[in-house]
Amino acid sequence: MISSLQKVRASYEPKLPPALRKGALTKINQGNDTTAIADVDKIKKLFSATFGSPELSFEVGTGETLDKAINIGVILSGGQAPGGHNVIAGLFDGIKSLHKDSKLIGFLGGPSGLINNEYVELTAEIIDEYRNTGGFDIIGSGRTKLETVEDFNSSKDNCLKLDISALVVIGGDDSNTNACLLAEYYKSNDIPIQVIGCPKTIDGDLKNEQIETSFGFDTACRVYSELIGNIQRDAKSAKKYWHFIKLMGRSASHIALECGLQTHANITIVSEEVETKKQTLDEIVAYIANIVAKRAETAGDFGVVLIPEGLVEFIPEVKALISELNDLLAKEEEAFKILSSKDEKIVFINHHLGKDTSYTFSSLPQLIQMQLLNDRDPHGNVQVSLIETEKLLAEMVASKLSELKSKGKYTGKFSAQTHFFGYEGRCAAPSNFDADYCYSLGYNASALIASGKTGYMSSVRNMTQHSDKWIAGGIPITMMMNVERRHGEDKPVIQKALVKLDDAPFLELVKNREKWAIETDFVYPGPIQYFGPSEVCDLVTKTIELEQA
Ligand code: FBP
Repeated sequence: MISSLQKVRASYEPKLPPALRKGALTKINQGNDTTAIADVDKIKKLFSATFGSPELSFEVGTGETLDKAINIGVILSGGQAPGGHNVIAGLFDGIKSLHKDSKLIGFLGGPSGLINNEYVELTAEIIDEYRNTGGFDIIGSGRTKLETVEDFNSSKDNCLKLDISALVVIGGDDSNTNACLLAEYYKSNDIPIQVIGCPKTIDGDLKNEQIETSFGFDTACRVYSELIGNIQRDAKSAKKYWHFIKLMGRSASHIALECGLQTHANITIVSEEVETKKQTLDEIVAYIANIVAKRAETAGDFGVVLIPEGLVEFIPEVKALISELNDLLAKEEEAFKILSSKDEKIVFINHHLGKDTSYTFSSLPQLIQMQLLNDRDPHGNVQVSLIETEKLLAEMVASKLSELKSKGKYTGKFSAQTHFFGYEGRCAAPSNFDADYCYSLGYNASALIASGKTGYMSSVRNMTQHSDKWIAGGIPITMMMNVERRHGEDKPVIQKALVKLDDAPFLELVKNREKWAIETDFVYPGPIQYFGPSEVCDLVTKTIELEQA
């Protein structure tokens, strides 16, 4: 059964850039040849067939169609992000505009569906059911990596069996890196399958001069900001709790920063600043405790602290500890596995760690010690979403305040509530921004397919302007690449966009943070508006607005 909102929302017609309004067969403008963001010689060598392609922009075509129908494959890769269904709907409408008999094949459960040949044909009836809805459930997603020659060959065999001439990979930086490797493999081996990427992730860290934002960031931040606003109002009403809220974003702090800017929370921690200033855990705790103490004398015993999910990996001493633990747990896996009690595990770890890292480990509450020892993800990384940094900070701030109290420097009463917002926002019904952006990205992917190009990412720019000014085109993925050390090896990867401390969004926080800390200047953004006046429905994030101001 579908909700009333879903029923009405299904008829929303997403906006398109002018270039795509007469169909996906467009006039193509080729820009200059491109290069890589860094390590040019290495990237050129690794991607000899696809490197250096020109940037593309599209202009409206004549509404003509192709002579022959095409079959296109699509996969969703990685964490869910609002708008994924609209990318697929846009792609479907785009390929149908190229030829009415074109077919869209959805591979199930992410890249593994492509490798194992598990798929469904996406018909008009299926697509209509998912227009403007959240989630990735139309075909499911997964985190399997497409990176070995065996994977590339089974993908090729499966595509050729289905007569697929192009694959669209909807994913984040790692998935698009793999899409680029796949494009290179196909092109250099004369395999007639194009590969096109679409920029997805709520984390907002797949962006650069050519890709203004990743889809899903807008909606997810609006959901979290609504919840933060509600909590702020509760805090201001009851005046008895400090709320410590951890926000998703595996590495970069874009989500925490955007939510801080939307809600004027009292404290927003930005991991990238912590790392640059080499702040210790104690310094972060002291910073929060001082604000709590100051507010106790002015506003009262309440407030809100926003904490980015990836924080622990940016605090120098904890980063060193995590890196040593990663190596230790990999090396001593067998010996560690047989230990059953918490105490045995802690003694074992302390015995094997170096002096400094053992000191850091011992200074952490037992709950966090155990979470740091949890299973690693498939890439050997700590799963930061499972580390309760919000509890760690709340606990440490409480001890710091007791210390201040004993010295007569704190007179308030501290009581904390902790929260983690992440999964609440990843499958929300897309905001108008994401509904439009995603549909345009998908439709535009079909224009890239029609252009015959491969190894390109779908790009729709000028998104802070009226849709009449949106620019559709394509960016060679190699342009975003550099070489990074991953698991002891040099690998070509799309450079992750972290928060830049000299960019407008962070500077806006710096300009206001003292005021927001002490005064209660909360903003309550309320829920996403899907119908109504444009000033509440057609919004863009503070991040993109400030970046493009
Ligand atoms: P992507 O980078 O794949 O878009 O995923 C982002 C994310 O939502 C992170 O914010 C979070 O740390 C992670 O996925 C959680 O992963 P999982 O869904 O596997 O728990």
